[in-house]
Amino acid sequence: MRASAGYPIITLNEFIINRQSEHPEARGDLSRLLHHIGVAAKIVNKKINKAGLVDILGEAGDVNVQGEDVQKLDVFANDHFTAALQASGEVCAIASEENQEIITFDEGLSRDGHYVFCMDPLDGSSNIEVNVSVGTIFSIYRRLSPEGEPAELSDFLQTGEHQVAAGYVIYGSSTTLVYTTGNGVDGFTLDPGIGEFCLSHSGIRTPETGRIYSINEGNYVHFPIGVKKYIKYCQEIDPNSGRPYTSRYIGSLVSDFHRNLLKGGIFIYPQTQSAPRGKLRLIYECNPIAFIAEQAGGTATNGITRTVELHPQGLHQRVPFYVGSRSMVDKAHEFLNTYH
Ligand code: P6P
Repeated sequence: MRASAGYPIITLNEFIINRQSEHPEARGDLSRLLHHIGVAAKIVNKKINKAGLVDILGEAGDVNVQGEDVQKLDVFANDHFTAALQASGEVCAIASEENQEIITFDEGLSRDGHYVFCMDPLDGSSNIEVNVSVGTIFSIYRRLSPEGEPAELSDFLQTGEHQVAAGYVIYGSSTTLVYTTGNGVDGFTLDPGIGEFCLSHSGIRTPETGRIYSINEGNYVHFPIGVKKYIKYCQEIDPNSGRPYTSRYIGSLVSDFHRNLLKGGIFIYPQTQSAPRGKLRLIYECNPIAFIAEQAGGTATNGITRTVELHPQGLHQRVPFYVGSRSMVDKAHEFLNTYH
């Protein structure tokens, strides 16, 4: 097949198989799990693409014209990722933004699963009604508790350094799955024509610096003084470019992070008076994004400590989040350290 015919297309499954063949000792269980994540992402993507037809589909809780119960899309995403993880047979327990407590194999997960799975099944779901991109974020750890026994909370309170894989799916103008297993970061864009995630961003490296800062400046009055000073720094004329930085804020973590990952930039969700620990969740938002950022050459902290070194105290714990190009996060730290 001529290369110019758009080949070789490398599908997600082919990429997973190729990567696994580089590690003959691998049992293939993580590969199987990643495959099922891809399947769930396709199912959620299909549903989200119909979300704009709300008059036909009905609001969550309604019965639509087909007589079907309309689900909230984040519940739909949670259910389908859970079903995919059950089908994989590789996961013994799940922590989800949608569930107050962990779910274990008494709800269909595998007693012999080697992994525990953390997810925000549909982050930013309130943006769907205004057609803003949203995402799924996930993080995978090896279980610590004895195999065959119910998973324990401690399985989920590992530091982010112990993640075996992490990723996100961004349901936007195109649907892209980005993940790492600790060997760099790769992105796959869904080709609806063939129903496959195809390698589109191989070996993502985030620029060491950038000109984009992402923060909800509506909270300015509630920010720590160091954050206020950093924002003013971003708005001054940069001697290297002769102009200020650019402010870009979508209000959807995966969208803001994905843009900055590719173009360079910093995303900040600091503590505020109304959110003294920040807003974003450590286990299923900040840690997976931090793992990806660091694997791509960037950095992620709570303003003081690497995010992945923070010891989780609870499933839904919130932390301040500074993530992106290394030199930009370092500069923000300078202002945080200088102004208290
Ligand atoms: P704010 C979406 O609700 C979310 O959890 C993240 O995706 C996003 O980065 C953040 O909240 C936006 O929060 O307070 O700026 O609207």
